[in-house]
Amino acid sequence: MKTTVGRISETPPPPGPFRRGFWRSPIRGPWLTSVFGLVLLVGIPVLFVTGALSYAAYNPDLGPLNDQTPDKGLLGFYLFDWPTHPYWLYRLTQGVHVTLGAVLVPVLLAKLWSVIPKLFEWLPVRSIAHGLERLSLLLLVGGAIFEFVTGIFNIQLFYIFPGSFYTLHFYGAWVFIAAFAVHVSLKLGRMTRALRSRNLLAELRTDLAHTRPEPPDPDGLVPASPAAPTMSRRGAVGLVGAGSLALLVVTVGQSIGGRLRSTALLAPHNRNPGSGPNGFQINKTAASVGVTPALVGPVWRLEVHGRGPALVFTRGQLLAMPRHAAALPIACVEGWSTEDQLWSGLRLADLAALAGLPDGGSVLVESVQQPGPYSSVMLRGNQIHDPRSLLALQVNGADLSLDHGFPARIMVPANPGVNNTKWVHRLTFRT
Ligand SMILES: Nc1nc2c(c(=O)[nH]1)N[C@H]1C(S)=C(S)[C@@H](COP(=O)(O)O)O[C@H]1N2
Ligand SMILES: [Mo]
Repeated sequence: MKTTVGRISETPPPPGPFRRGFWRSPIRGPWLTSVFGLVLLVGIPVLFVTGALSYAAYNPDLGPLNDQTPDKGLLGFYLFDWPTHPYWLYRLTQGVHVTLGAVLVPVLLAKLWSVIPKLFEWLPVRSIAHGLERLSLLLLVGGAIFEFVTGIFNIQLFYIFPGSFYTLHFYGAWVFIAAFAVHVSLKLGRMTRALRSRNLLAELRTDLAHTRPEPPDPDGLVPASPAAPTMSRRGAVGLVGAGSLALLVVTVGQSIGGRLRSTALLAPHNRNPGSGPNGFQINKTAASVGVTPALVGPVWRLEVHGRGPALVFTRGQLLAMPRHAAALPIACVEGWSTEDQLWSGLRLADLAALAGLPDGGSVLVESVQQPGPYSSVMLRGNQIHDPRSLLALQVNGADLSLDHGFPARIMVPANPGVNNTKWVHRLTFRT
């Protein structure tokens, strides 16, 4: 038995990437890996927190209607009443989540490149402890790639997921962050030592001609037989930085808006939103979800349920009731948002009072759209009672366009766009 183990560990690696001589980049080494690692160490927790907040913003604990990940179980432990203050909260958290995710792509790729010899360690598994470490790396690398790919596909409206994006991205995030925490706790010491081993400013002044490999390291990142450099460390850091900057420039405009909006070349919702009072981004058009003009024409009524018999209103009757205005943006989970638009309509709080439930704890909102994703939502008490929460009938002084939700839509401060239901025809208030 003993001799067999001895013989296996003496087995020479197969030719190719498992041999140390295969990897020859002279700039690969603990310092460069740690520079990229440090950026991810700051960025990934921000992505995780803003992502977890985005999930909380859906109010998934209000019921299966809002819950994009049924069976989340303990993973929903942190859910809380999503606030309505400040009204731009979701615009900020989700703008940061999506923009930062795009910006970190080059850093992630560079980090993976810098440690690729580790992927081809020989022997692949040397002991139980080593095997566990390898498994955690699999979850780390797999989790990172999975989260970035699903996120980017989603913001590019490229829905090819086997199942709901929310469920996959949410479970993936927890697997990834657990592996990330293990990895950081194992590597933090080595990372700080590696960062101290070279001076960043001196490194940024070192050109190609003076680029030398780092001293040999126990992890084997530094090549055993380095090739002549074709790029300095300055060049590598600069290339990654330029890539991130370029992604920032073509992404961030979709969240910030104003004149920057036209720079958001990668944003699928950047396409000319038209002009006039209704000239701002549309997510799903009425036609694309089967909402026809006939459904929202003269036959349309608003039903309001609560205590006692249902109330039924025509749009004309609603327009004759006391109306209020609020300046609110639409902020989508995909990261794009509009500037503040001036919405006007009926306060949800007033409608709750009409329904005989002035202290209503929740409201079920249903649209004329066929039952399915986004056609209905639950809102909670704090959202109903914010004076800026509206069943909007008009925007920027004009009637809502069909695509923006005519005859009536929900607008609630700090609410994710998807919960601002369009083409509403029934409100059911509950205690
Ligand atoms: N009934 C209904 N309401 C809906 C949607 C939908 O598909 N159906 N899309 C939601 C999403 S995801 C967003 S981001 C906002 C976008 O509003 P807008 O198209 O007016 O910009 O509407 C929300 N309301
Ligand atoms: Mo959305």
